[in-house]
Amino acid sequence: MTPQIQTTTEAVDQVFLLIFGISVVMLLGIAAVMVYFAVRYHHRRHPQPTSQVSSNLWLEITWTVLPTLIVLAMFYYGWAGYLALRNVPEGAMEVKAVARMWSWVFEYENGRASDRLYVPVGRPVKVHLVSEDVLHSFYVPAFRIKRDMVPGMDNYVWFVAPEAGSYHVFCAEYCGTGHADMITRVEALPEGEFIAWLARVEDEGAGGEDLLRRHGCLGCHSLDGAQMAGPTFKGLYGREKRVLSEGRERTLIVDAEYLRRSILQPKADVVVGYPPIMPDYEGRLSEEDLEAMVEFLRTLQ
Ligand SMILES: [Cu+2]
Repeated sequence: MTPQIQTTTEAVDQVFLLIFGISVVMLLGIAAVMVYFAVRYHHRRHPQPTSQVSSNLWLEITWTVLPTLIVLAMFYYGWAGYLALRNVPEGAMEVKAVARMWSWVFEYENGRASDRLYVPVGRPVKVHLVSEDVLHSFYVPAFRIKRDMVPGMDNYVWFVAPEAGSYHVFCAEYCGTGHADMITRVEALPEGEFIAWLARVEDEGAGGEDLLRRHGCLGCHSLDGAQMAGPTFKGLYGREKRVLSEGRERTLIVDAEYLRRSILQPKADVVVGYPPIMPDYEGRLSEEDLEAMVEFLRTLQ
C-alpha cells in the first residue's frame, strides 16, 4: 500500500493537492449551483410550487455513492501518505534530536553533537525525537514533517533533503518563555562534505563555546549581550549581581565559583528578574568540560 516515494515533501504535497483540489471544485460547484437555483426558481418567477416530484431514486443513489467514493479516495491517499511518513526507507542515517527548554542538540552515532542538524543530501535521515523536559514539537516546514516530542515517549520522523541548502527547524509546541527562540536549521551538505564534517569529532579539549552550544546553554544565554530567556554571558565575569538565594536577595560578585554553582545547581542563586527555570547540570558534565566552560565565560568581557 505504500507507494514508492522519494521524499516526505512529495508524499504530503500530493495528498494536500488532491484534497485541496477536491475541496475547491466542491466549493465552487456547490456555490454556483446554489446561486443558479436561487435565481432560476425565485418565487417571483414561480409564485406557486409546480413540481409534484416526491422522490428520485437515481438522484439519491448518485448523491450518496459519489460523495462516499470521493471521501474514501481522500482517506486512501491520506492513509498511504501517512504510511510513507512512518515507514523509514532502508539505509537511513540515524540521528537523535534532543529538545529542551529552549534549544536543540543533535547527536550522531559516532558521538558528534551539534546545535544544527547536518545531513547528507539525497540520503534518508531518521531522527529520533527526545524531549528532556516538557512537550516540544519538531517541525521542518520544507520537508512537511512535524511531530510532537513527549518526555518519556520514543518517537521519530524521517526525511530526505533533495538539495543542498539550509532549512528552518522550529519548535511547534508552546513550551514556555523561550519557545520562540527554539529555532535552528537543517544543513544539507553534499555527501563528501558531510562525511568530512561528521569525522571532525571534537577532541578532548573542546572549546568552551562549542561546549556551551552543545549543552544547549546558548538557547537562553547570549554571547553578545542580547536579551534572551536568561542573563547574557557577555561581561558577566567580575560583575556585581543581585541574586535570590533561598528566598533572600543578596549581592555577589560573579567569580569562577559562582559560575560553577550556577551551572550545576542553577536554582541556588537565581539572578533577580529571571525565573528559576534552568535545568540542573549536576552529574551531566565532566570536570574538564565544566572547567572549559567556566574558563570561556571568564574571557567574555
Ligand atoms: Cu519547545
